[in-house]
Parts: sequence; structure tokens; C-alpha cells
Amino acid sequence: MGGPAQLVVLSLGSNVGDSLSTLKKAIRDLSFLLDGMRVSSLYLTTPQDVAQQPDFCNIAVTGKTTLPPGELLRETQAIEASYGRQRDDSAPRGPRTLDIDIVLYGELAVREANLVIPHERMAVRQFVLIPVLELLPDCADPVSGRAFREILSGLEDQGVRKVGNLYGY
Ligand code: PH2
Ligand code: MG
Ligand code: MG
Repeated sequence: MGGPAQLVVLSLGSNVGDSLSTLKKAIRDLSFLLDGMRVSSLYLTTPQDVAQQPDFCNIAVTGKTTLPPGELLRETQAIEASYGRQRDDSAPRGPRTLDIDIVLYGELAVREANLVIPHERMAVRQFVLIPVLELLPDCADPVSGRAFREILSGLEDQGVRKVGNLYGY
């Protein structure tokens, strides 16, 4: 049984294969899950955590869902898998055809083995914060209450370049 619809925020990334095509298709898939979905600009970003890999294409999307967090995760993992994502536990932050992270789920905080919301590293990642703030300029960390705009303003430059839009999903 679903509760009221919650506003969720997803961060998408790709740096293997035809990333633009993959992101466009993934957005279309997500539009069937998220009511009133909105999509950020497309960003080309310098890889974080694992430097020796290609630049990423990153976007954020937001919309409403009645799916509980665990079910939303199952759906996003199924989309990742359908675009050839291989989970490689030996290279946890390495190259991937498609990564879809649930970064915010309403005001909820989740701490489970396979799902942590707000996303553990979003507060230190410009490739997440910049697209998210484009969609939701006033959003705040539900745990600390701090505005993500303030958190972003404290970060050093990480090489996040706006390059366009993914029209026509
Ligand atoms: N994803 C990672 C690790 N590093 N760097 C950028 N720029 N963009 C990503 O999406 C990304 C990353 C693991 O999910
Ligand atoms: Mg990720
Ligand atoms: Mg992920």
C-alpha cells in the first residue's frame, strides 16, 4: 500500500559507451516512474574518487513517486542493468554505463546495507549538487537541515561543466 507521493531526487551518471544515448533512454524509463518529472541540464564532469577513468556525463532528475524507497531502488537497478551495467565489486567507483543513485527521498533518512539516503557522498560532490540545485535551488539536507546551496559554496572546484540539454526523452 502506498502512502502519499514523495518528491525524490535521482543523480545519474555514465562514462562508458554512448553516454548521451544511455542517459536519454534512462530518462524516458524514469518518466514512467516519476510523476511530473523534471530533468537538469547535462554536465560533463571530471571523475571523482577514482581518477583514472573517462569524464562522466551527469544529470539530476526529480519527480514524485508512491513507491517505497526499496522498491524504487529495485526499479532503478533494473534500469541500470538493462543498459548493460555490470556491478563490479572490485571497482566500486570505477567506470559504468549507467549509475542511478537515489540521493533524496522526501525528508526521509534511510540507513540500510544497500541503500543510504541522503546519499552518503552528495555533500562533497559537485557533480551531484550542481544539477540537483538547478532543479531545487532551496533544497536542504533533511538530516542536518543545512541548505545544499550553502554546502556547495564551501567546495573547491571539481570540474563540472554544463554542456547542454537532453531534449526529447
Ligand atoms: N560516480 C562515481 C565515482 N565518481 N565522478 C563523476 N564525475 N561523476 C560520477 O557520476 C561519479 C564519479 C561512483 O558512482
Ligand atoms: Mg554513484
Ligand atoms: Mg550507484
